[in-house]
Amino acid sequence: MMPASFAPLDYLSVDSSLTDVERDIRDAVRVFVRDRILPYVGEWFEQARLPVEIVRELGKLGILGMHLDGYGCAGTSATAYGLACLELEAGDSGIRSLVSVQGSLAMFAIHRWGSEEQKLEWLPRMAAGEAVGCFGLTEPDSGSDPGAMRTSARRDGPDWILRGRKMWITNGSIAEVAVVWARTDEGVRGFLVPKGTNGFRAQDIRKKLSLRASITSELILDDVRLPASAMLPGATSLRGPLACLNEARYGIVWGAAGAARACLEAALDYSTTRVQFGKPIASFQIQQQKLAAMALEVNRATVLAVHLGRLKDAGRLRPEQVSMGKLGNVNAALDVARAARQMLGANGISLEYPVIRHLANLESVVTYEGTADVHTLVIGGALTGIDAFR
Ligand code: TGC
Ligand code: FAD
Repeated sequence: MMPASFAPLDYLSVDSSLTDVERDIRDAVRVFVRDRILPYVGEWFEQARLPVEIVRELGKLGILGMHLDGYGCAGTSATAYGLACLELEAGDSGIRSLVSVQGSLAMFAIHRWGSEEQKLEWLPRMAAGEAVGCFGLTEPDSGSDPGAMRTSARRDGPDWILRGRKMWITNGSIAEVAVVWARTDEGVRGFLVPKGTNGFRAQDIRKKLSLRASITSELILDDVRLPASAMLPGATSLRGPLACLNEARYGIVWGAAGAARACLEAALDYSTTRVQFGKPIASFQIQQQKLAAMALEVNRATVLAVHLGRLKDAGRLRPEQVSMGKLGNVNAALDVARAARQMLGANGISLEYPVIRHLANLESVVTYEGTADVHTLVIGGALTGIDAFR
């Protein structure tokens, strides 16, 4: 039987493959983005700020760490979490980033590698949006190669002393707790550094022209003394932080599809109403070709995200598959955003429309959580068995 109606933004009827619960969660996040993000985000982006109250609202919505079990987290499926990421990033990549860093990096690190005391202390407050977390892996001299990190932790009696710098850290200056990765005599270990600890400060990075509705900071650790209980007991090597990255990259697979959908929607709206040479520009073949190519990318990205979501829910998703999703969907979103920007003519560079904001944001998304080159080499390594990083 033919479906009752045809939805241009869901060309392949991906909706029909979702469960009722998944659709309900998706719809709730979509409404939140429509009411609480879209009317304001252009201004936040222009002013390079993020109202911190939004974190509590996201907590109330139940999406902070929603895919984790217990400790105040909702315990939803990975697919439902992905749908939330898609809707958030259709609003703005910065909002999805906030949620990714909170749930998939900071909370996930504590949930996966933390002690029972650490989980009880932080996770319920983080799920409620009462405490923000950040995740410090990148440093001024080590980005793609986190194994070269210099930040160190040494034992001093029962305590640890941390020294070093972390760079480009999302949520850094608003975080109540920073998950900081450091080299020790026993390998790379993770530490929970509460805001206000002596010797620890966060300084915002200014002059960003991308992800402006998101806080990005440098973390400075000058001989920060921490008790033994601050160390995450379960993470004993670089595998600790890298396992967290899979989670956040998975969210980006979905989020990128959302940014792309928002750009397609803007291009469809604009091209069917903008009249040149006596006709809506959508009536010219060259513009229809662009719209068709954009719709193809948006739908392909969404189908890929749903497929990876189902694999993750079945416990079968592999890191190299996440790499393919992140690489493919972010590149697709960039292509869609660039085409949409041109279709909007001069309005394509104005923050009155969402497209240039998405395009600028995606330049961060293609770099963080593993650059396009890094994911290309992960895929190449999986195909050939040859490591081309060194
Ligand atoms: P390599 O020798 O390959 O691995 C070291 C150990 O880690 C294990 N491993 C992984 N485990 C789980 N998931 C993964 N994806 C893993 N990748 C590697 C590996 O099995 C090994 O374990 P073990 O037990 O044998 O020791 O490490 P390498 O130094 O050669 O590096 C590999 C490479 C380049 C892929 C990795 O370093 C990498 O992914 N680099 C990119 C760094 C990156 O993505 N940083 C992101 C920082 S966080 C961020 O950007 C947040 S943005 C905000 C937002 O998300 O919105
Ligand atoms: P580099 O690693 O110096 O790379 C420079 C160029 O060299 C890139 O094109 C790269 O692809 C290429 N390259 C590097 N190695 C190779 C190789 N082996 N082969 C071929 N090409 C190579 N980090 C965190 O830890 N936490 C956060 O919350 C966080 N948030 C971020 C928010 C924003 C807005 C941004 C922009 C970044 C954020 N990052 C965060 C940092 C991000 O993860 C890094 O920027 C990223 O991993 C790349 O590192 P880099 O910038 O040092 O680039």
